[in-house]
Amino acid sequence: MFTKVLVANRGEIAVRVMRALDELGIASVAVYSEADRDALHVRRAAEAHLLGPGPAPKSYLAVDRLMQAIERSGAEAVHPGYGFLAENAAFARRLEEAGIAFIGPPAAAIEAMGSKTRARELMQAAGVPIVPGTTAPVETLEDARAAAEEIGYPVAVKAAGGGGGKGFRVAAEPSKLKDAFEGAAREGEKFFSDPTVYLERYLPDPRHVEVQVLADAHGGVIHLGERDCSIQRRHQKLIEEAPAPLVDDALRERIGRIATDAARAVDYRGAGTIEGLLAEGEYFFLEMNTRVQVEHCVTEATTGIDIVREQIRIAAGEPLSVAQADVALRGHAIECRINAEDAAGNFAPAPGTITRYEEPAGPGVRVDSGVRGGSEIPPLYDPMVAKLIVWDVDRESATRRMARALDEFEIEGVRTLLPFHRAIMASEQWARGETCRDLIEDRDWLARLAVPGARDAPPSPEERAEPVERTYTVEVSGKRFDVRVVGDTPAAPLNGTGPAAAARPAPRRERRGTTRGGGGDALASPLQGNVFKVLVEQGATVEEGALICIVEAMKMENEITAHKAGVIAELPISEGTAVSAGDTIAVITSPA
Ligand code: MV4
Repeated sequence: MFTKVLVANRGEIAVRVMRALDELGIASVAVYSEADRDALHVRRAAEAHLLGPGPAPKSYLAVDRLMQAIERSGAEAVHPGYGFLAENAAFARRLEEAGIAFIGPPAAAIEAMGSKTRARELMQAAGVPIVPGTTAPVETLEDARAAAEEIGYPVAVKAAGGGGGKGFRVAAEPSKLKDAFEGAAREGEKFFSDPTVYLERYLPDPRHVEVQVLADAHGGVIHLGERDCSIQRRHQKLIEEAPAPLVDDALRERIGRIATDAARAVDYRGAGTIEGLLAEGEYFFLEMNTRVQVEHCVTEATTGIDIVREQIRIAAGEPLSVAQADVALRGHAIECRINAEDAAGNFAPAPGTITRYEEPAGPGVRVDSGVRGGSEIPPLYDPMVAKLIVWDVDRESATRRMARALDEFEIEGVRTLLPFHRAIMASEQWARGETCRDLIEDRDWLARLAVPGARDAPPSPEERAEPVERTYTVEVSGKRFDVRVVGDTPAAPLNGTGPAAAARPAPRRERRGTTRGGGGDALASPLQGNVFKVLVEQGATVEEGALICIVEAMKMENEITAHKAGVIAELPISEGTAVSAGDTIAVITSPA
């Protein structure tokens, strides 16, 4: 077994990996950026090395700096977590060459699954069912037209270098194919330097069902059952559960076999996930994630197997600690991703400083997080604050337990998805096991999640330390009440609730235009980012919901649509403009 392992990541997953290392008696080495000097994962490690400035290309993605940290620390292995370098075959290969163990699959398996067209080819050859469509890249629009005719509309156009929904477009009919083809190719080029796309039959309202696999270096390949991750927003998973509501024992055995066949076909080693779509009882391979995933914890809860520990053992050459026949699934687990995002404001990232942080606890509750009170959620990285995972005997009990734990969770200083998750857990749609797409796409439903009176725009840096929400305790005739005060910090401290309560007068803020509510003419950007494309001109007449521009933020394309019908009277943006949340994108005057 290793004696020292470097964790090439940050946040909750870095902490999660270090916990596994501690339990195995292995020393952990942290790496960090200048933005993460005070981060929890840095304090948690026995030893920590600075990589460079905050932006990931200069720190968490800087392979040369990482190699130096590995050498200086004497680590024998590297755990990449998820994101950053986790699925970078060149990094895995470089470690191999340096004689450092990569706690992940062989570089060749990463590569095979990294190209989605290659993966589809390999899977088809291995007898793994793929979504009907092309396996060879589709080079031109003409080729796409021919392929789409054969597949039948609607078709999904996907970037070959893609995954997780990046470079994914749908064409409902032939007239929409050009936009879908060009959009997917453009995103493929931008994110993966590869404009190649392929086509699939578009399956209406499928479930996202994925299977966890583990493979050791001795030919052992097992699966740990499935997870349902259908509750997503712009391809970002928000809630995951195990087992999947629509999978029975027979289907589980079938998709488990599909998953282990897929892993064997690429000589897989380590922990991996076969992602697929379940539509009308049929299961189709989508892609393989060659890493530990965010949502691995729900599988740990239903199987009792520590997936990260298995990863480390496998990389050290040890055999799997369980055989397939010994994998027993018990009860039901749910995970909610508690992101610093504003669900009522288009799920815009809401970075800032956490002024108060109280985690839930009690039976069946697990919190994986990389923060504590006073931590900063920097705007540079993924805005996940914590993962809340609960386990109980069945889905209904687990739902009640999740609702209880969400109520116990207190986070102040940044907006989070806590109100969103509370509302989903209380919904009939969730109770019925639906994908909740109708709720997630319902602006009015989302708008009602807004903390009443809270600000429209994210706080400016000098306002950041203020809480959005604060609880005070008062006694009225000897009876105790907790009063939740929402909005700006009051001018005078009410009681001793920490240094943040020693407030200065709340700064006056101009109420800025907003995309929700109101009948104003100004269309405000719901988020901070760069204008990537403008689709209208000044003077144009637009319908409500018409695409005005695309704002790129956190590497995602966000479509900004007209909040009302009318004429574009002002258009103060152009391609390349940097916008902040609340900035005016366009002024749309009503037709006379
Ligand atoms: C699809 C699809 C329908 N047909 N592919 C790909 C990335 C992942 N985030 C969702 N993806 C989809 N791929 C074909 N051929 C529909 C989705 C999809 C989806 C699937 C299951 C549950 C929720 C979803 C939300 C958006 C898109």
